[in-house]
Amino acid sequence: MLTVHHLENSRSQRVLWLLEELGVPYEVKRYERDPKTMLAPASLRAVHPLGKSPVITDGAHTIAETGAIVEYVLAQYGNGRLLPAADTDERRHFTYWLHFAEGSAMPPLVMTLLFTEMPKRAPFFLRPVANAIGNAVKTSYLGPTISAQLDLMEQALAHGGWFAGADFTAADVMMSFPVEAAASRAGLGNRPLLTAWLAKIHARPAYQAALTRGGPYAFA
Ligand SMILES: N[C@@H](CCC(=O)N[C@@H](CS)C(=O)NCC(=O)O)C(=O)O
Repeated sequence: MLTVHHLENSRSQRVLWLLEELGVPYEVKRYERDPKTMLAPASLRAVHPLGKSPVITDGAHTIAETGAIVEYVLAQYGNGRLLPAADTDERRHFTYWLHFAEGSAMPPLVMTLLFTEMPKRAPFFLRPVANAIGNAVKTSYLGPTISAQLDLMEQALAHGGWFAGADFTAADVMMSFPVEAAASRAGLGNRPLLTAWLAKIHARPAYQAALTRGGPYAFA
């Protein structure tokens, strides 16, 4: 049986959702974050050396990195579902957004979180300086980068309502976390297609089933 090593309130929610969409049986091993540092517990390092989530174990295979897990699950259990046919524009869009989610969208969102949280943890007398640095980076670089990315997502959804075109695919599953993170931190702004897409994915029965399996998830 495939096991998802699932960290609460995290990217690994997507893996549960994908498995629900495909109807693949799986077990969930839940891990809780350290309430102070928000890091994963050391026990996750016994599964994979980096100790990050998601990780899946499936028979002899241990696979980390969400995009790699999505590709593995589609190849092993997808039977062509949630994946556009090879050599089509839809497949090229699919591949782009599959990689964009972790490769381009998440880094500025994570940096924004770090630059927001870091000043709160700095020694008291350094906080004004840390705040000033954080705000400068957010205003000059991170904010504009995220905004341009959200505009690109909005444009992509104009061609059928899903990231790869007219059909829901695993690229939408991958994109859920960055869009949810952006929505919960700064909002999606005036981007009606992206806002409608988020409501659409949250209404999917498999998404809701994954929430039940995964436990509390602050981004839904
Ligand atoms: N690009 C990796 C990122 C993995 C990652 O950073 N996971 C976070 C969960 S949102 C984590 O495990 N954080 C806890 C920690 O760093 O200790 C992926 O998509 O799998």
